Amino acid sequence: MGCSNGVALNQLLLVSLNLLHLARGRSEVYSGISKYSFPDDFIFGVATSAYQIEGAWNEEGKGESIFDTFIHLHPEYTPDHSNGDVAADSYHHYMDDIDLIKKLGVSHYRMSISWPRILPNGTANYINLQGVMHYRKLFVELLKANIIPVVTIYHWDIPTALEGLGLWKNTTLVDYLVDYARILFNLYGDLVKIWVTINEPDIVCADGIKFNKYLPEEATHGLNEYVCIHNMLLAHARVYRLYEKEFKPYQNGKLGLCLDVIWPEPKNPGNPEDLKAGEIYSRMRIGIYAHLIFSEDGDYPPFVRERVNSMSHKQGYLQSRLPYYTEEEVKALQGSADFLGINHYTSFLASQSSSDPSWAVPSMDQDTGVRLDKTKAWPRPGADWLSVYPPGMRKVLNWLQNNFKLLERIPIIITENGLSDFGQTADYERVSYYNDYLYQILLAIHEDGCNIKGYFAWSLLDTFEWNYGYTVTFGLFKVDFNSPNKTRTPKLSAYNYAKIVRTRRIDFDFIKAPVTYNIWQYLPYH
Ligand code: GBH
Repeated sequence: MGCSNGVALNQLLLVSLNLLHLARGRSEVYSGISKYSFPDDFIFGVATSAYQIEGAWNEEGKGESIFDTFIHLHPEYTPDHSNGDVAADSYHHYMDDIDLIKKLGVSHYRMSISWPRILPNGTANYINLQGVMHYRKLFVELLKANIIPVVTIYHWDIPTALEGLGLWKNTTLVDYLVDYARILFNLYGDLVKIWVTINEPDIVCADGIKFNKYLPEEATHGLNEYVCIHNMLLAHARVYRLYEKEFKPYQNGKLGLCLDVIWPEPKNPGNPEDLKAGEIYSRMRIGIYAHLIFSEDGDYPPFVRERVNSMSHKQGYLQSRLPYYTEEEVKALQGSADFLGINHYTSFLASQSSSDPSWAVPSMDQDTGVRLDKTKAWPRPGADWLSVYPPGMRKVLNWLQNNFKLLERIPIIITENGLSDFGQTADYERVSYYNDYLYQILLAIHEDGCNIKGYFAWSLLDTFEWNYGYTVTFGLFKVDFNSPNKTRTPKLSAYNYAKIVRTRRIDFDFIKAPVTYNIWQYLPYH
C-alpha cells in the first residue's frame, strides 16, 4: 500500500513536472543518462565561418568582401557598432582553435574559406598566395591533430569586386563561383575531402533580400528572391558536377550544401487551417530547395510552381515570377549532393494569412501566405529570433525524411545547431539546449529511422554575429574580445559537449553538478 501510495505521489509529481515543462514547450523531462546512444559512424563536430572569426580583414593581400564594405559604411548595422575586422582573430590564433577542437574530442571541424582572401578581385586572374598558404597550413595542422576539415566554399562573404554585377541577380556570378570552387579543389582537394558549396541559400535569398539589412543585398522582393534561388542552386549544381567529373575520381571527396530549416509548429493544433499552414510553409520554404536535389522527379515542386504561377498570373505578370530551369539544368540539380546539411536552430508558430503588413507585394512571404509568430511558452535566452523548442528538431528531420525519397541513401548531417545567450561561462541554458536537441536527434535516428550521420555545434567559439555584433554569443568557448590574444575560456557547455562526444550518450544530470575543475584531465581524447 505504502509503496503504491509512494508511486502515486511520484506519478503526481512527475505529471505536474511534465505539465510545467509542457507549458515551457518541452514535451518530456529527462534525467540520468540517455537510453539511446549515438551510432559508431555518427560524426561530431563544431562549426564556424571565416568572416565571423578570422579578423585580419585587410591583411596579407586579402580583398574586401561585401560584408567588410557594407559594415564599414554602416557601422550602425550592429547594435554595438562592431564588425568582423578583428573578431576572435582566428587568422592569427588558429593553433589555439585547433587546441580547443582537440579538447572537445570531436573528429570534424566545419569552417569556411574567405573568397576574397584567395581571390581579392573575385575572379581567377589574380590568386593571393599568402591567403592560399594560410588555409593550407590550417588544413595540415588540423589533419595532424586528427581533425577532418569540412569546408564551406561560400559562407556569405562575396568579394566586393563582384558587387557591381548585381550579385545573385546575375548569372555571371554562377560562373565566378564555379571558377573559385575549381581553384579550391585544385589547391586543397588533396587535404579536404568534405565540401559544402553554399551556406543557407534560403537565408541569402529570402532574409537578405527581404530586410535589405541582414545581408547587404538589394531588395526587389518577389522577383529577386526567386531569381536568387534559381541562380544560387544552379551554382551549387554546377560546382557539384564539376567536382564529380574532374576531381572526385582521384580526390574521392564528398560535397553537399546547407539549408537553414526552421520548424513551423501549427499555432493551434486543433485548427486544420493552422495544420495546413505548417505544411504549406515547409513545402514553400524548404521544399523549393530540397525538391530540386532530393526528389524523384526533380525540378521545382509542383506545389510551389503552381502557387507562384497562379499568383503571378493574378497579379498581371505575363510570365511566372519563378523562373524555369532547362531540362539539362533539372538533371544537373537532381541528386547533386552526397549529403544534405541542415542548420536548425528554432521553431515558430504557423498560421495562414493572406496578407501581413510586413510582407512586400509581390514577395515569397505573400506567395507562401503563412504568418510566423513567437510564443512566450518557448524560452529565448539570447537573440530574440531564437526560441527553444527541441521537438522541432525531430519534426523537421522527419518532415525531410518523409518527403524526399533520395534521403534514404543521401544522409542528413546537422551542419549547425546552437543557442545564443549573453556570454556567461556558466551557460546552463546552452547545456540544456544541446542535451535536449541532441536527444531529439537520437529519437529521430532510433525511433523514426531517420538517416542522420553527423552533428556540428554552432559554434566552437564566440563569433561576430552578423546583425547582432558581439551582443549575443553562440560559443562553446568564451572569447575575451578585449584581451590582446583574444583569450578563449571553456564554458560549461564545452565540458558537457566533450562528455557527450566521448560517451556518445547524453547526461541530463550534467547540469546538476557544475564542473569546477579541469574535466579535460580525466576525459581522454577520442
Ligand atoms: C546561421 O544562420 C548562420 O549560418 C551563421 O553564420 C550564424 O552565425 C548562425 O546562424 C546564428 O545566427 O535578427 O530577426 O533579422 C541561421 C539563420 C537567419 C538566423 C537570420 C537569424 C536573423 C533574424 N539565421 N536570422 S533577425
